[in-house]
Amino acid sequence: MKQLLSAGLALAFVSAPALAQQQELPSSMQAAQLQFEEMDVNNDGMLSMREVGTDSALARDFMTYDTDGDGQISEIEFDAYLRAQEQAADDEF
Ligand SMILES: [Ca+2]
Ligand SMILES: [Ca+2]
Repeated sequence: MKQLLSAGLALAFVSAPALAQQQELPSSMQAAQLQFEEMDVNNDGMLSMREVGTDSALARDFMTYDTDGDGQISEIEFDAYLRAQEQAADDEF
């Protein structure tokens, strides 16, 4: 009986944050994708150093975020950059 109760509690604990994340993800992902598409001038799904030229923070840390070193920022790498930016903004407060 005690085992069943703790299993139920564990389930409630796990599913609540998962649900909250599912509700928040689409809008933030959409915003990131819009931003990416806006910067991807030639629409090849990658951001070149030239394309990120307008975004000084990404341009400055281009090499850092180009984790696979192909000289372009993929959508995944851009997402990592956005997360780092959010983290940096959080740290300021
Ligand atoms: Ca491009
Ligand atoms: Ca890359």
